[in-house]
Amino acid sequence: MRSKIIQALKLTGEQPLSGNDIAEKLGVSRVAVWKHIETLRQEGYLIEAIPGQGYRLQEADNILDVQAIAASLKQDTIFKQFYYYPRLDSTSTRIRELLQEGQAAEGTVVAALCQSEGRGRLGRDWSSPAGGLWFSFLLRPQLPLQETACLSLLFALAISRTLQDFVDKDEVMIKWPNDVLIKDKKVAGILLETAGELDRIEYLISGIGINVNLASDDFPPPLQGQATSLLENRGTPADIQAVFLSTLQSIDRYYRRFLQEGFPAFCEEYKGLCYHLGRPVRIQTGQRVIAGTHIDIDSSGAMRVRSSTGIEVIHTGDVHVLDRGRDQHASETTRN
Ligand code: BT5
Repeated sequence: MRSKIIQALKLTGEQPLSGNDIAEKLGVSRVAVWKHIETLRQEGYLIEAIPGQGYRLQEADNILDVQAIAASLKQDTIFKQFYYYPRLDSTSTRIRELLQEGQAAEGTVVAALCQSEGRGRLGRDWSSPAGGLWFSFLLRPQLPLQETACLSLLFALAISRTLQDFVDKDEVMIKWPNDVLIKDKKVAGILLETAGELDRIEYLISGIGINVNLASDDFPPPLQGQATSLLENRGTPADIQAVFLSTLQSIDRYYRRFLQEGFPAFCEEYKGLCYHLGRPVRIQTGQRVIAGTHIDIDSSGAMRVRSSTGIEVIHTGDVHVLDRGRDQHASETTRN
């Protein structure tokens, strides 16, 4: 019933919908509507009551209808079960909780309108106000731990392909390992968390953040100038439901093929979108700093750099691109 109320309010958009109309539409009493609205508010939906007119849902255009998404996906998709929350600490944390409660099978997807403690890699913060696409999903690939690292590159590729349908295709690039950029600024990030043994992981939680309809002042000041969104690049809002559906479809396609063929099948495609291939870079890897030219991504997803002392193969590190002033200190990336 509550999701029906949300859908009814989403449909009317800016126009308030009276309690009577909702009650009539859904075949329940006005009191029942009022009680459900109170519960929805407690869950975190911002529903205004406009005296004499009715209810209006804030951020209506950025609220996902995950049931409609589930219905639009193919029967044999990897994504099986959807949870949606208006407000969460982190969608990846929520998946862990669902796992502990025995309620998360492979293919569980958790999405939220906003997150209060969205996180990036190495404990970094991920800014997640309403207007972005914030979701996590659970997979159980039967792979050794070291072979899962390239999944973050794979998902970056899948997301880049999706975003190319929403903005100028040539502006979408990937900064190793998994930052998706538009016009040199970060539009999406991926967090991979694994549990299990070295020779076989037990599960993997992938958290995806895509800045869809965020204006530049929605980002905290330190990120302004480094982060971007689809809105900023299109000049008009993007349909977040469509971005979500096509992102899931793309991840589904890439992941299935990865299970059959491994990362080597995607290496050339990844290199084609890589932001710094052939460019001078400086990489902080552990205690070492390596400077040189980025010459290749190998079939395991590692970066190969020609430095003054020879060829270095880098599996983890922070990449700084050296030939663009703006980028030298911005958007560090770490592979972990
Ligand atoms: C990432 O980390 O890029 C992974 C981000 C994953 C976020 C998703 S949202 C759904 C799921 N639930 C979570 O709690 N997390 C995942 P990393 O490469 O470490 O980048 C983090 C850095 O990106 C920060 O230190 C900032 O500099 C920058 N940043 C933070 N928020 C940003 C945003 N919204 N857009 C662009 N850059 C951002």
